Amino acid sequence: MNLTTSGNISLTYDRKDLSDEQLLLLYEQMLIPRMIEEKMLVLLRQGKISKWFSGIGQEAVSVGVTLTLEADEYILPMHRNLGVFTSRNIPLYRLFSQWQGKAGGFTKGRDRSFHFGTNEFRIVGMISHLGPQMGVADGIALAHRIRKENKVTAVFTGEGGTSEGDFHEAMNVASVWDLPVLFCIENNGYGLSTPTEEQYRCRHLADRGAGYGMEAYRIDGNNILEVYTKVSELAESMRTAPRPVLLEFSTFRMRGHEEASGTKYVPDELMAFWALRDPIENYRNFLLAEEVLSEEKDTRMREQITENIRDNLQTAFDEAPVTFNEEKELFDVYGSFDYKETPPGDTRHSIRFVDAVSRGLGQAMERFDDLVLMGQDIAGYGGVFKITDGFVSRFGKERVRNTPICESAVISAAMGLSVSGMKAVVEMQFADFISSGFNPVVNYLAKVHYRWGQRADVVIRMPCGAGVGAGPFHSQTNEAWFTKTPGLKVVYPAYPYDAKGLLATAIEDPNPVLFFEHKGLYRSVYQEVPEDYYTLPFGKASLLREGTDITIISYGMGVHWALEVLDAGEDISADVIDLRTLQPLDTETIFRSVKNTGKVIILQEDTLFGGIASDISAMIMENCFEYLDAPVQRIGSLETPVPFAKALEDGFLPKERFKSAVHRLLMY
Ligand SMILES: Cc1ncc(C[n+]2csc(CCOP(=O)(O)OP(=O)(O)O)c2C)c(N)n1
Repeated sequence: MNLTTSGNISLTYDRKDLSDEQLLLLYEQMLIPRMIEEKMLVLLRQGKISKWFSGIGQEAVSVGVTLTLEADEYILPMHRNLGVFTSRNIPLYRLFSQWQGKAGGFTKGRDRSFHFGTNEFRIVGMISHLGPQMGVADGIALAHRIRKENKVTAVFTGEGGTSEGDFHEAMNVASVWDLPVLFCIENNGYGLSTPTEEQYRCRHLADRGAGYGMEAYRIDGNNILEVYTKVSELAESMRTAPRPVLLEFSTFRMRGHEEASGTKYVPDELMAFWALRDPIENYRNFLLAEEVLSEEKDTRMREQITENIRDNLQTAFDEAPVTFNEEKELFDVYGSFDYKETPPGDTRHSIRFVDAVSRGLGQAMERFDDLVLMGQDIAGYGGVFKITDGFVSRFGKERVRNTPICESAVISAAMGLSVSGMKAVVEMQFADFISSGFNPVVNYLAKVHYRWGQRADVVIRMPCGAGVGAGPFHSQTNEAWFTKTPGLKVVYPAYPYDAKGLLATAIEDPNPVLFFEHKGLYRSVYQEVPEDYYTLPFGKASLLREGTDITIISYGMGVHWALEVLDAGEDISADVIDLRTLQPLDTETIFRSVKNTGKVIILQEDTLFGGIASDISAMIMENCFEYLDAPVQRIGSLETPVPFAKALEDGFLPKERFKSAVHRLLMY
């Protein structure tokens, strides 16, 4: 059976107790996106606008869902949901400017069509990757739950997007945490050219709800009254009895995937079937029959909409195109952060690295009521490294949350908390597992401030590093995956004192921070660490030793290896720089030292190629070439995965190679 032609060809309407005004509002709100798109088709043919993703035929879903929600409840629409934006009464010229890449839109020309959010209108637009926004919706709903606000969050996906892992992860998290999220699947028959039978094999997507222990319903997505009344009823009940609900709206995509891409692959009879089920035409006939609408009223309404579209289009066309300003572009990559030093107190205790992280985290939890910790086994169990041991009794289960094993949804949920003005620290059980949440980190968190000025106030804690006999998947130091991506900050302390102070700053900073903690240092390094809360600035390396012959630059475990070599009774006069943060990077300290010594070696634990050492080396060449007495040396691990057996791991790691390289450099 072809699912897209199942169901009744004719639409039957039940107005229930809706007033004439309500019925007309639903009609008008569906007409607006339809008429905008009809106008856009003309403009496209005239070459005045670029392509977009048409929602013609699907208006009842966007409009019906949006009008059931309260104005301060968040909606996370997809690329085909113009009706969401118009039903939230966003001034049309702003939408038109957005599509034309103008400053009057929402992204200063930096992102296209519907890829934007606006807290003013409680809309969080998609990123192209489709799935992550479902986890973001979880985070927004979680914020409502924690703050005891009776609010619902609605998130959209196409049926194609339900094949992504993000959909399953987000549904599962919402279910386990009883989050009031309306998961709205618009089943419109095709994902680009892929029909539903090549997308999934369950009978109905709503059937999947049972698999997550979630209530689920199928709704005729072309019947505005069915959408509106059913979703109203559900939203009302979810506000007082928070829980997720899965909705499958059956509808149809009447135009190509993107405008002008055509629908050749869609059988004619399918098009004909759904043309007869047009959500606006059928509803119009119903309203005429009910005498709620007259031909004159309809004409007047359309004239007003036409005029409104024309005026707003003119405003957008009149707006000057954006211009490039390098400084401005770079400035907006990060949210502004006014670092305020909280000096360390005098009382200090000799504690381990692991204790410093734990105490720093605990003090941040005391300081920021809206800080939430999430991670696998971090609650009662205290995390695999016991960093959050005892936190549940201090801060409660709401703020110290065990998560299912789903890094992508949890990082996306942290993004959602941030949209709601909260802070999140997510613990990766091992830094290696960030690969399962890579997409939201590099595509959502990293880019969201540049795109539409939204903070991603998230710290991801990354227990990392080798030398612990843990093999290829529990030993990586993968900072280079992130130093490459504009929008992220990367912190990598080597000492307990730095770990505590830098963690505090990471949590204060509203930007996304990857915070690396070397597992090998957790219980092996002690230091006198201030008892009270204090912060340390990002972008300031520490000069651990001063010397005249060479500069040694490192971070994390590498710093300890370098000092071991120097302390092995050898007479080497070296500047030793511990970078502490990799993004931002303290190039000033690096260049000053290199200019003094004329010889430099950069030691990283990561495999060599494409690591931060390569960039530092290039920067030194570019900025200190005349001062160099020898080629810049880079030392890193062997270009293999991290091996398990001790002899292999010792050979993989760069410690021994570093020792001989230092001697070679000294003699150069
Ligand atoms: C991760 C990812 N893979 C592929 C694409 C390319 N792509 C964009 S939209 C789309 C089809 C989406 O189908 P569906 O979710 O059903 O939504 P619809 O377009 O039908 O509304 C595809 C394949 C993408 N944007 N992101």
